[in-house]
Amino acid sequence: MYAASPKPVISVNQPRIRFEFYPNQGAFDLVSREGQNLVQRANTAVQWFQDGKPHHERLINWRPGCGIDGFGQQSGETYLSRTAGGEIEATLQIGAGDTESLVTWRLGIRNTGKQTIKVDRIVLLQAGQTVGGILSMATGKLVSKLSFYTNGWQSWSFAGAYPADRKAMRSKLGILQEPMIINAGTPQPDQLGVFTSDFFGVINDLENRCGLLLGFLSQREQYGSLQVKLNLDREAVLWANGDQAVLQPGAQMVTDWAVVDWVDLTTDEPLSGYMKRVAAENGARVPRQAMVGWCSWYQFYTKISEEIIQRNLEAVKASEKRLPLNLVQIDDGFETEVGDWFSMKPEFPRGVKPLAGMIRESGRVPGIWFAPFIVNPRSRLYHEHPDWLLRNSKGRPVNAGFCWNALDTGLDLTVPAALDYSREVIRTAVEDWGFSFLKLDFLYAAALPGVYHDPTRTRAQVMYQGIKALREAMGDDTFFLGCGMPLGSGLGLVDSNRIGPDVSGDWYPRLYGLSKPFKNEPSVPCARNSIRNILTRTMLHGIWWANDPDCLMVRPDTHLSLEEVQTLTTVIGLTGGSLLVSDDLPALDEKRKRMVEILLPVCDKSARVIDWAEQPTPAMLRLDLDGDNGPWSVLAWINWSDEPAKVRLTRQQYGIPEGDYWVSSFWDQKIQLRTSREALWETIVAPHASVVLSVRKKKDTPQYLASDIHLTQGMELASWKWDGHVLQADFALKRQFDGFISLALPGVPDQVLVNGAPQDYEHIGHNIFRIPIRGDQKTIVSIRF
Ligand code: 9PG
Repeated sequence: MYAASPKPVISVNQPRIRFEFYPNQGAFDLVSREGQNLVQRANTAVQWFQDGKPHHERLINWRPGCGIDGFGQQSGETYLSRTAGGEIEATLQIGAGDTESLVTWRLGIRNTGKQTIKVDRIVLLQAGQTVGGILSMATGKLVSKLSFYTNGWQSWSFAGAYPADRKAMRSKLGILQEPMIINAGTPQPDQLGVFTSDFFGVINDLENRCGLLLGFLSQREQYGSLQVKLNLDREAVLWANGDQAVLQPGAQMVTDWAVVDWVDLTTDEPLSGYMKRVAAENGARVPRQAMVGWCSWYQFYTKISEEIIQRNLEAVKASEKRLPLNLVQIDDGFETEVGDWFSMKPEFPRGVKPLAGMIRESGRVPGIWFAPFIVNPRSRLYHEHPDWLLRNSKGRPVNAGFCWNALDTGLDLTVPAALDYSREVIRTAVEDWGFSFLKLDFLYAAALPGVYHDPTRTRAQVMYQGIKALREAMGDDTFFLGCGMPLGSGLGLVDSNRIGPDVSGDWYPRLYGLSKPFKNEPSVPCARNSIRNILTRTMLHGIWWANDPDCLMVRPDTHLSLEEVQTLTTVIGLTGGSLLVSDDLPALDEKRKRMVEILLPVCDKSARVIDWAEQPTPAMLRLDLDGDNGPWSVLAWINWSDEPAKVRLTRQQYGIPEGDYWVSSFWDQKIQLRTSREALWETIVAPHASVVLSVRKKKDTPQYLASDIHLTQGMELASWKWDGHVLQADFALKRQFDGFISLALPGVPDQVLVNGAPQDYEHIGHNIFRIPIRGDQKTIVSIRF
């Protein structure tokens, strides 16, 4: 199809990837360090409507030049091209990537015709057999096992890796659910091996342990989409959704930077180069400390009252020594209808302001929930401000999905009064009512396809401007938790973001009392869906924002088994992010409360999810920690199956170096010494249960092995001194604690003192000793031989 070109213009030559551009053909290759074509003869294109007629044109015959205001020369080389009919002049800018393996480029288009056009898609990469190329991931070897990591549009959308021979999951709930979780510009393929993604996606070659990330650095201009065919077609298309935004003659539209990153799956954090680049591009806000608190939703749902919040605040205060929570967050249920934020239910006769005061006076952060961009048709707002609602081409309010027993709709934020109203809600909550933590939810509702009052804006631009307005209204010091948030729109503006579907008291989705028909629903609230995304989006934590994994529920009267609650606890506890408990605290028994305590203080370092690229339900976590008695690793394994699983966890699976190790299992408090020839652990794991191991290389001196005080079995240990005769171990936790510690000792001690007083202990193995300890903030254990 192409005449052989004598020489490409090598525009970007990174150590691990080259972008080779052939201006005349308008084609580029992405070439690996080994000289392999990762993507061959990719091209760019524009799709638009003129007089209602669709146009699609590949951009060819590029020559040096720039037709876009704002494309500074320092951002990279630029080239100009023009569509055949002269309607559009396009500028391609190829940026210098600043990591070894990353290349960026973007397109700008200008309407150089006499008529208005509507932008459908700006295609940044289109490659495949149809254009003469193949996607070949290998470093020279044949590709045999691919997977595709897809990232869903917003907080609740599925993220995770599909093996290439599978079909993507799809909701069966249609218009009840899809407007919420699917970007209207991203197709939902129904064929084996065909996948789509939002913002970015990764094609993984699991055999050769490498991958190719394709995506964007931001979503401020358009919601970018990716489609790949990993069946025989081997296609990839990366485009920016123009949303039919109007481009007047003379007007320009630019895309966010597109990016390709060569991913090395043998490294610990293969996606971190891209994640950090995105964070820098967007000025990401990462709070210094994760939020730890209480939230009303998963216990009371909308049936809250001033009294319920107050009772729980009292319980938070009463248990503050053992269970220090610094946030109390009121969720949905105080307002008469979603949309009418200044109108309170009778259960809040004085409104929510007095509660904010009480929470603040107790020394905690008062938090509250709003869904400022979605509108319930039963609200007064819906009837009083019909002009604020986003409408479709038939003039009817758009469908924002089914919630609160209604098909809801969204605001048109390009109507200045509608945006002002959202601003006023937020300003009032912060300045007049005194809340300093806002959970702002259902935000996607302002980015639905519709006929916007300002037709020149893309949905991403409308949304970004909306979220920015909310941030400005709340000020810099308010903690902003985004939820139902198209991911890119929150970058640089939120402090924390929900990264998965809601949890619930069921493992599998349950709707109208039914589980079976909904088992594969990807985003319906349930523990399985919530936990899955916590794991598949762990890599965002601490780089894009603080991840919000959603709440922990530990009470015994949900439909979750004890093992399922342990899995939720494990995953929330090991992946960093915030910790919000959502149980009725006054009713919680000590045993269950302890399941929250063992996560405190929270470990803000997040575990690595080892098998994120292999399957939609990753099962393996590894968290490396360091302390006064040396480094240790916390490993976890989750049984996603509905049957008990016989597992054999090995050093190799987790990348633990050769050696003999002390291994302690947290949930059943067992300790074993494993030699380098043995598996680390062999056991039978109940359905949906998890194994949590602390793994320490065996030494010849006394050693800290285990505890039931903290999930990490080690964060409680503050210092460790051994002089050959006396061992002194200090424990410090910023809370009251009690439990058992287990140590490997050279022999039977002469004396064990805890805070200076003699203490009985147990000899539980050949040289393992178990000592009960308790303390308020601090405890000193000294052992004499
Ligand atoms: C309050 C809740 C909680 C929760 C949020 C969000 O698909 N749905 O019908 C649906 C309903 C509720 C929902 C998500 C989806 O939950 O994630 O934490 O704040 O709103 O209404």
